[in-house]
Amino acid sequence: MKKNELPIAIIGLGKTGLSVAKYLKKINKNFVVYDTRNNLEINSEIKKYINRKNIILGELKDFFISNHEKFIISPGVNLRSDFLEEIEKNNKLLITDIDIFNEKNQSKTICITGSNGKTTVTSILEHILKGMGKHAKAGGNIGLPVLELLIDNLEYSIIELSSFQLEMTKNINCDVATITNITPDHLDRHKTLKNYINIKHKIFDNAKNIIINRNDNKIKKEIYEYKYSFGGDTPFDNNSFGIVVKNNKRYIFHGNKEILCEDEILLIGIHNLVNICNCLSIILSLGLNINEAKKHIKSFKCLEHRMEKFLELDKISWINDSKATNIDSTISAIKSLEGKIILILGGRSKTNNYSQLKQVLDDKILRVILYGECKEMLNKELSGNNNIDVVENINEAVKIAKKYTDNSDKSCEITVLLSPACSSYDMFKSYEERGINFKKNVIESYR
Ligand code: UMA
Ligand code: ADP
Repeated sequence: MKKNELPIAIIGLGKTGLSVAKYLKKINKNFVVYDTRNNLEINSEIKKYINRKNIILGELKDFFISNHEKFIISPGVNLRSDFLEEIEKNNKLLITDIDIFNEKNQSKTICITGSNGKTTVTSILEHILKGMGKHAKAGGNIGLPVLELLIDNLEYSIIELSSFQLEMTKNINCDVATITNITPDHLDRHKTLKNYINIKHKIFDNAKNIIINRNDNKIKKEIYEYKYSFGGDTPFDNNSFGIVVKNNKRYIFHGNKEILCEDEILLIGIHNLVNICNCLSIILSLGLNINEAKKHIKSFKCLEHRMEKFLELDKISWINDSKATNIDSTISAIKSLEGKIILILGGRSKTNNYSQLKQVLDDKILRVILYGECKEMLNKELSGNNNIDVVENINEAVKIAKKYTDNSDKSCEITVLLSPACSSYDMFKSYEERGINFKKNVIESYR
């Protein structure tokens, strides 16, 4: 058998693996799919595209590399280092679905990465472009695998990229690339912060236009040539967007021109104003009209589980920010709110250093309620000036928060904020399940 006749290996049979299988089937290529889960259910969607005999379940065996010349890996798979070495030693090709997309794509492409705000920026941008009548679609880490964007007549592909996706991708050519911000995350996989930062910057390597977050010192401004920038500070020229405070209100400015007041948008938080500045920089770099984009920004509603105010009663608000799975997103949430806060934190910790979070727990925090796997560690890390309650689970956290709000004298606004700073995997399948559980408990507590 000739080398190029060996079947292609697809590694991982989740959303990405299935989209790659669909694509390879369409172009008549032979492939074998590997998944380390022994108990993977081969559902009807999988059966439609993959012959059962071409699915190999269970731990990858040593001979698996020699059976293929080309490997297409899913983002969630962290391939063993000896396999990676063997692939490299034998000059075999290891690529991702992004590489295939990159080769075939005809649309204008906007790539978005960062530690926090990727999905928000991707969604706002999709909303603006669609509102402007463009044939635009978002994909990538946001949920729709990028190969599903290879459809006819798509004018704009908006691609959210995680560090997992960027790590193994060889080429990312795009019209515009942005990094929302960089704070330590996913270090269990990427090992060092330096490595994580380098992986994020791959998005800039072949981008026609680079959008820079001026305020983030982990973004390598000195290395990349860029024209457009955004930040939470005052913009300085006609290629920059930022925030100006006038009469106690925040305004988005383009150079010295006022664009929007914070009261005109439906999102909560300074970080969301910064996200909008990022989107406007992208719109400008695409040569599109800022004033037209502005109309659509005003109608963008908050995404579920991200600073989602789902209940507002007399001076008491409840916010579901379950997607805040790291410290930086929780800090942004706290900084976004006026009035007093009852903060619910907990879950599975990704770090043991909570000093930055502790610094923002000032006297606007009425109480901190800790739950979940890392509650005792958090209790030790955060103890000091804070009024802390330690409970078992979200249900108890809601009960105790409700008791405080019922007993409050209503002299000031109180927000109960679930912004856990931890992943949900100790008690839930996902941050979505955690957020839904939280909202359900809150609503039931008022019955
Ligand atoms: N698998 C193995 N061996 C492993 C690990 C996984 O065989 O060592 C298998 C799993 O058993 C499973 C398949 O690989 O069958 C899953 O593949 P995957 O984890 O790459 O997940 P997909 O379903 O392909 O979804 C991926 C992204 N998932 C991850 O990066 C973990 C999705 O992002 C993304 O929406 C989707 O591709 C489409 O592009 C999710 C995510 O959690 C939302 N992302 C992380 C985040 O946002 O923090 C990075
Ligand atoms: P990602 O896709 O990068 O995980 P999301 O848009 O889903 O980002 O938001 C994740 C969390 O981060 C939410 O809690 C959200 O409120 C918060 N967040 C959104 N944008 C920013 C930002 N620019 N800086 C800090 N936190 C942010």
